Formats: sequence, C-alpha cells, structure tokens
Amino acid sequence: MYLFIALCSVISSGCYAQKSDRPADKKANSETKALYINLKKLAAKHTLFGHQDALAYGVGWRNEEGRSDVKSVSGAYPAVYGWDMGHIELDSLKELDGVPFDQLRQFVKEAYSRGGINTFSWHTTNPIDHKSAWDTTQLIVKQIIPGGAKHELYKAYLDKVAAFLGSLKTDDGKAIPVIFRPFHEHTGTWFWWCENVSTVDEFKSMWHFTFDYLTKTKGLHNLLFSYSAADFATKEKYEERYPGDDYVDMLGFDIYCFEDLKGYQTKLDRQLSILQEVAIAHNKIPALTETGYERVPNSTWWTETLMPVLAKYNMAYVLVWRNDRPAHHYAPYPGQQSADDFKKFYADPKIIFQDKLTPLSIYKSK
Ligand code: BMA
Repeated sequence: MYLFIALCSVISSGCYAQKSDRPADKKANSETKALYINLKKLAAKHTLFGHQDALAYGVGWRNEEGRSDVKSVSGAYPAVYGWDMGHIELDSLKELDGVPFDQLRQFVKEAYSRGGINTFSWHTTNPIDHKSAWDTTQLIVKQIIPGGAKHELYKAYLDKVAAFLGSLKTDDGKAIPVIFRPFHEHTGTWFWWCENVSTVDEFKSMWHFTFDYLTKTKGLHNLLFSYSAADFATKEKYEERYPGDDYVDMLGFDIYCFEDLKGYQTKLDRQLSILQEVAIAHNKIPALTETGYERVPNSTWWTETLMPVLAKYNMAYVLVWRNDRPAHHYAPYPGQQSADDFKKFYADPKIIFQDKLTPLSIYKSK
C-alpha cells in the first residue's frame, strides 16, 4: 500500500513537472518553449526592465531610428518591449496610439534580433459597434463568445489578430515569440471585458475560445499567454477569472503610482506577494505587467519607491508605460528629474536591461 502511494506520487509529480515546464500551447515552437523555460529560470534571480512603445517614440521625438528614451538615459535598451495591437481589428494602418503596424513589425524584429522580448496588449474596440476599448455601455462579452449572437464578428476580429501575430517573422521566415496579454486589467471597470460587464464564466469562455482559435484553428505557435489583472485584494479574487493552467503561461497585474508613494508601496507589496504565491502554486511565470508614476515627478522614485518592494519578489519583468509627451510619460528622458536615479536602478544587479539579456540567449534551449 505504501509503495503504491509512493509510486503514485512519483508518477504524478513527474507528470506535473513535465506538463507545466512547457508553454500552455503544447505545439509551441522551439524558441517559444525556450523563452518560457529560460524566463522562468531567470525570474528566480532577476527582473527584466520593460518599456511600452520603447522604440516608436519618446518625449519630444517620433520615428528616429535606434532611439529610445530608456537608452538615452541608461545607455541600454529595455529588455522587454511592450506594444499594443489596438485597431488591428479595424484594418487600421496604425495602432491606437499612432504607430504604423508595418513599423511595429520592424520594431519586433529588431528587438528579437538582439535577444529582447516582445509583449503585446490589445486595447481592442468591441466587435459589435467598434466603439473603443473603454466603452462599457453594452454587455459585449456574452454576445461574442461561442453560442452568442455576435460570435462570428469576434472571429473576424481574431482573424486579423492572427494575421498580424503570424506576420511577426524573421527575414528567414521564423515566427518570432511574443507574450500576448489580452483582456488586461479585467478586475477593473473601464474596459468592455472587465468584471462589471461580464460574468466569470463568460470571461473564461472568451479566453478559452481566443486561445484555441489562435493556437489550434490559426496554427500560431509563437505565443505565450499572459493573464493580467488590475487591483485585487485576495488570492481568491486574483484567481476568480483564471482560465486554467492549460490556457495561461504568465501571471501579472497592472498598478500605477500616484502622489501617495507609501500607499502605492503597500498595495504593490500586498499584490506582489499574492501574485508570487499564485504563480508558485500554478507553476507559472509572474511579472509586474504595467506600472509607473506619470511624469515620474519624484527624483528617487526608481530606487526608493519601486525597487525596495520589487526586490522582495521574483518577478520576470517590470514594464512601465509609454513616453508620449511631457504630461504623459513613465520612463525618464535626458534631463528629466528622475534620470539620475534611473541610472542607479539600471545598475542594480537584480535588474536586467537589453545589454545583459543579449548574452543570455533567451530563445535557445539549454
Ligand atoms: C493609456 C494612455 C492612453 C493610450 C492607452 C493605450 O494608459 O497611455 O493615451 O491610448 O493607454 O496605449
């Protein structure tokens, strides 16, 4: 009897390790698998730094080859490049913040070629009336899931997403791995996929369908799926809409800092601690998928507000939002008041920018 129990536990733990040490998409290509495994290992010691739209524009410039505000200040590109696919569903030539999709493809290639990591959010309009991601005046989710009256319209949206994600390739035609982070901040109340305008089951059904459609129907095997909440107070709340281990690779949340620095630290600490616990329980990769302090008006924010909390946890990456204009930016640029402190943050041995990521060959299995 004891032997039987012991054998069962060896077998089941073996199966568990095997099952969870690969991406949710069982057919993920070798680079995507390597990214998943290497990122998980790396997260035990280091946190990669990421910036939204890093190569597309910054404060006071747009469209300048090779430029990045993060690089201008620290000397290195970020290790993670955040992008958004909003408006691909409308056949628009530009994403919602004005970056041409053709250029976006080039940026993704460029980042990949130096061993950087690309992640996409999708501020999608809704497939019924094409109003913005922030329009919550109708119950959209229940109409677009399988069985819903408008399901075909959602499929048409996903066809466009699949075409774009499938077009992210190297010159020799290899699919570039991407962390796809759809339906982000679902615990908020501001997007049409948020919890105030969809039930738990509807949300999960939308996620499951999206995952299956992109990977199985469309045959995309270059995606890691990231489940990313906004605020949550408990583990139960964080897991409430979790689509399941077979549908998710990364876990995260988005949180922003306002004048109350201590309040931000307290909430960040509490949520990171829950996130880490959930990530361990599910054997997934945790990341601080969006954060920042608009205009970074505090000259030591990086090392005295963000870092002391971040350093306590094993997050794979931390990404700050975009540098659009003087009134709306989250990373410093030369002369910006937190620039010197950002250099110290860059030099912290726990933090990795592109220069330290490149030699790690994150897309190679080891
Ligand atoms: C928000 C702001 C908006 C932007 C949106 C999607 O946080 O930066 O200006 O359109 O993200 O990128």
